[in-house]
Amino acid sequence: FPATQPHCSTATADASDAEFLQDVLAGLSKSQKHLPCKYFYDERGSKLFDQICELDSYYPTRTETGIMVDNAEAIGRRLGPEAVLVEYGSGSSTKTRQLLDHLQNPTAYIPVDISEDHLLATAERLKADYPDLDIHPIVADFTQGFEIPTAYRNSQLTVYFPGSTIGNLEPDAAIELLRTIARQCDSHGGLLIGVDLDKAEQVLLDAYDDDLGVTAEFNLNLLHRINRQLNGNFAVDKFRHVAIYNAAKARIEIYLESHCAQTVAIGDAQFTFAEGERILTEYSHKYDVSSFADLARHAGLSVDEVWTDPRDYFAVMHFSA
Ligand code: AVJ
Repeated sequence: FPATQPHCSTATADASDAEFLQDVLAGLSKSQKHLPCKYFYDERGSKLFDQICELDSYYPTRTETGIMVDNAEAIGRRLGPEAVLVEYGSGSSTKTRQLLDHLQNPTAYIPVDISEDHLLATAERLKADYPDLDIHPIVADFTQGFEIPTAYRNSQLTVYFPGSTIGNLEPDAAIELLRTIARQCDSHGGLLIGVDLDKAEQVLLDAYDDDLGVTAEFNLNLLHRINRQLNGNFAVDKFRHVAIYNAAKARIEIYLESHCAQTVAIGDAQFTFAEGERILTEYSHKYDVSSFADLARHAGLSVDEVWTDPRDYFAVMHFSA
């Protein structure tokens, strides 16, 4: 189980290396090869993701932040005083600062993230800037479940799940995770979630295949990580980043495509690639406000309030269990 204390970090690294290897070998053995997108976020991947968020063409971060700024008062009222915030996939906690600044006397912040060093460094900076807030980082893959610290088990929790990270999951898995969240925040707390909305294909493609190649680098970094951490020999320059929009499923799909026929070794295992063969690395599902509310209803969550931007690119939604 993922460690929650920094002094357990060595054990965590070992445990997650074995799991990483297992997931990579299993994913590359399928007829449609795939790699789980959660492995994007090593130290370099987390930094590249922060760079993506700054790109002109990557509208989600800027749009969501705009919604949070424009509706700060209403969102603050909705969460109420003395909030205990649990953030799923907190990354650099940039949007969280905007939220914390508009909450009345928030009690605790529990950021949950898979990227340990990045999480702990972010938590230290937050502690310096919010001395009255109890900050309790948890290193975990939130899809695998984690324990809320005992001090807050009986509090009214608000789960904060920004960034449209929920879009990585296929609808059934999204419902399952939302059900876990519904149990976690029970009848007193709530869920504040960011959801990317379906829109013109070209806007989506520009966001997921930027001209500067940052997204390509982010995607390809997964192969560098496998080389480094799992003793792989991917010739990274023989793969390219591909983003497509699957209209039937309303999702962006991201792949790593092999330039040529080649064989790759990972430890003792070997994988062959045909020319043009793709490894699926990420789905990013797009919703509309009503389709997402329907999905959440299947998880026992009912929508209280919805905030959007003028272009309807993104929604921030509050739900109760
Ligand atoms: C972090 C999952 C929200 O789907 O937009 C950005 C990840 N991948 N560019 C997204 C991502 C490529 C991002 N999420």
